[in-house]
Amino acid sequence: MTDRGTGPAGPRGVTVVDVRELVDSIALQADQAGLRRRLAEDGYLFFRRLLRPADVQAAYDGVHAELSLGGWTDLSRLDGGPASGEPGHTGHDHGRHDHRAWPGGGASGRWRPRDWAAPAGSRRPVGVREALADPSFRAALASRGLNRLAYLAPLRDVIRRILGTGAFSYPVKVLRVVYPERRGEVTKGRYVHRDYAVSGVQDMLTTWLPLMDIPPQLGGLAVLPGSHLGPPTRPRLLAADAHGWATTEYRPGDVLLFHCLTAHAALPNHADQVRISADFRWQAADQAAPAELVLGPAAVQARRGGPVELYSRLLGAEPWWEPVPSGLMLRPRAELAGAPPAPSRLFSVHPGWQRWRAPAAAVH
Ligand SMILES: O=C(O)CCC(=O)C(=O)O
Repeated sequence: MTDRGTGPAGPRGVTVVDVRELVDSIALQADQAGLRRRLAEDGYLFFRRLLRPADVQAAYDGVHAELSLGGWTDLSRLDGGPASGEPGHTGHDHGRHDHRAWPGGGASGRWRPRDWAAPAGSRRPVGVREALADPSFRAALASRGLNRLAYLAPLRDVIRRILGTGAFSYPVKVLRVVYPERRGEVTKGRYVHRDYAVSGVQDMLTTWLPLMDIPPQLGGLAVLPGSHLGPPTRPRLLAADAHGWATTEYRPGDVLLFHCLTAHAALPNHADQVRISADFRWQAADQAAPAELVLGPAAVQARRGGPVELYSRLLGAEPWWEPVPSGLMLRPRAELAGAPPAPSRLFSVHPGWQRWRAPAAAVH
């Protein structure tokens, strides 16, 4: 991984030798035709500071408070991290954007976390299922600050300009708490994959939000621009010699949005902090939605009557909460994701997708 592919990577950060900077589409925020055109061309849209960093920090604080109770992060090390002048301190100003802190750049190649970055605690779950088995992780996932992010107007407005006025986010949100990578502990997000298998809904969009400063060596997300126009490929680890990938030094408030046919992968976490990010998925109101992503684990009982949207009991009274559109068609996720993608409303889908077979296990 290099800063805009201009030099060799340092040993701690080697991931992808040739990587580009994401194109910032913040100037297109209110331009419906521009947003759709660029998404159709590149398969992704990146918005620098679409949300107020204070809103994201509130989400981070709520998540971090729950996680530290469960031993996911180590609060005691927050005050004990390297101070100015000590080994590990690179002298960066709070929040300053300094590409020399990227792997392979600067004298030390090390990155100095913000004061509120989270040192890794004693727990080290790698898989989503393992994480969800932990009550403190579930509490973090249900926290108000985190859920509220998906209902903030700047984000919803952009999505609705692209997908139409009734577009909505699935009540099932994804929280990622990614530990520094050890041999044999590769998270699924590190595999190059496309999110179509998540829902089986054509033109579903994913938005990936850093909840803290996430430079590439902390394992930020990378996308392969233009890959949505190609055929499906098998999930594989992102190779060091892969070409054409793009990422950035993420900051709270940034949003990376990509199409469900766009190849993407997380970079490995080579820092000594956990990486905390969230992803929300969106679809148009006039397409059938996967029941499990709307009703959560209740989806099975729901077929017997009495469906309740996930989190509606907990968050339904919040002023920002919006239920999924009334009359939404629900189908089992396996049924939707088992069929090849329908024609896209945004671009011509590669004929290779007609041979699509849903993977045996979810990769995302
Ligand atoms: O954040 C990650 O580790 C992976 C995210 C991802 O693959 C996704 O949002 O689809």
